[in-house]
Amino acid sequence: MLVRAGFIAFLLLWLISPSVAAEVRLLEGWTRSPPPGVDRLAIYGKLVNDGRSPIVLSRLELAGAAHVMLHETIMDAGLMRMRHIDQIELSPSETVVLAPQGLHLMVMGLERSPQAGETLTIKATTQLDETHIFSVQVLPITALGPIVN
Ligand SMILES: [Cu+2]
Repeated sequence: MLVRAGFIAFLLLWLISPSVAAEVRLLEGWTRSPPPGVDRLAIYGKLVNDGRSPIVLSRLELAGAAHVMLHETIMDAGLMRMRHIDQIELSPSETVVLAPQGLHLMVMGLERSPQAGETLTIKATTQLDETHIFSVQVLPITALGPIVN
């Protein structure tokens, strides 16, 4: 209910100030090529809201994959587990770091394994139905972090 009230308030704000553009980007997006037989991978990088309005990412998609969702990594009785998070909300100027053993975008149900050297294109849709494209470098399975030019 709180979420819905916030959403309506935000819509009203948007209607009375149409020049406020929301911009969300994924900087230094990277992932590791999955091992043979594994149809999932985790995407890391920095999610940034460059706009002046809050952004909620309501849908994430990758062609050739069944699902893309936000996961967090938690310790549960000494075991590392992943938990699904419903919504990603970014305040203006906020940066959310996605990193191994932390938050990540989880891609599941890949039709084929992306290979190192490829670039994946994630389509992100906001609560205002705006779409943004996130580029993700596919690195070798042994990679520890992004290649930053
Ligand atoms: Cu995950």
